[in-house]
Amino acid sequence: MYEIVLVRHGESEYNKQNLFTGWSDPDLTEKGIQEAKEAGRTLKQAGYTFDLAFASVLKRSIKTLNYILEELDLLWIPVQKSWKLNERHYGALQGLSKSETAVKFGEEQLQIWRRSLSVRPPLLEPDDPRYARNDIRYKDVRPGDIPRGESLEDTVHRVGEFWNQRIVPLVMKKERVLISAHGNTLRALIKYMEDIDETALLSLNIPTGVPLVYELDEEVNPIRRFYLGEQEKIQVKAAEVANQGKVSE
Ligand code: DG2
Repeated sequence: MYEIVLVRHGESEYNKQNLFTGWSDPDLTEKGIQEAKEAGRTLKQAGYTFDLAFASVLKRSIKTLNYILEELDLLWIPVQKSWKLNERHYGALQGLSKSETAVKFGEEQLQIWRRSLSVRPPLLEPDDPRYARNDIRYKDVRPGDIPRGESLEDTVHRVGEFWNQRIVPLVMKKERVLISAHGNTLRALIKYMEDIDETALLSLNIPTGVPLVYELDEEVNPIRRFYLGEQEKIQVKAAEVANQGKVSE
């Protein structure tokens, strides 16, 4: 049996302001830093250690990983960063307020944009400054691969490919792997691993800064997943994520 640990970054400035984030690159808030450190301490107390780690190319994921590794005294382990672990691209919604969008378009539409499998957000225009094509960090990415907005299904595709090509071979070599990523990249990975139905996917909300452990069989198929830490507190944090789509927030 194998194990892998996933974590969504700690609270970001956009999370705090309840803005759609996607490929935008806000920093962690002070609360987010504390969440990341707590995730590291929780892993340490539970006896976890890692041989290598992954992050996206967005600073909230990278910094969260560093705070966790610091708590574990593992800042020296190899870290691989990839745009394929970036958050789902939220298209033209990026930077907009989730609650104001709920007022404008209705909570139902907001829920579809946030939680459906196949609906894409409104796409960015090619000349939109938020389009990442001219961002130096994506210079080696084929221009056609840089999204202007993704459905969760699109994200499942890129994350699933990354999982098979980059993660599975390491897990099979018994490397202990930690992945610091994002709410929807982790939802995409869970969808890919477990093929959960759309109803379950709708209510799947990943809290910030909580280690999620996956137990895997000898073929690297999931056996079970569970959060490390105080379960009641974790449920409250997940409910807060769900409520970000409400008008009243
Ligand atoms: C959030 C997730 O991503 O938002 O892109 O706004 O994990 O990078 O903070 P993260 C975003 P929701 O899908 O939960 O609205």
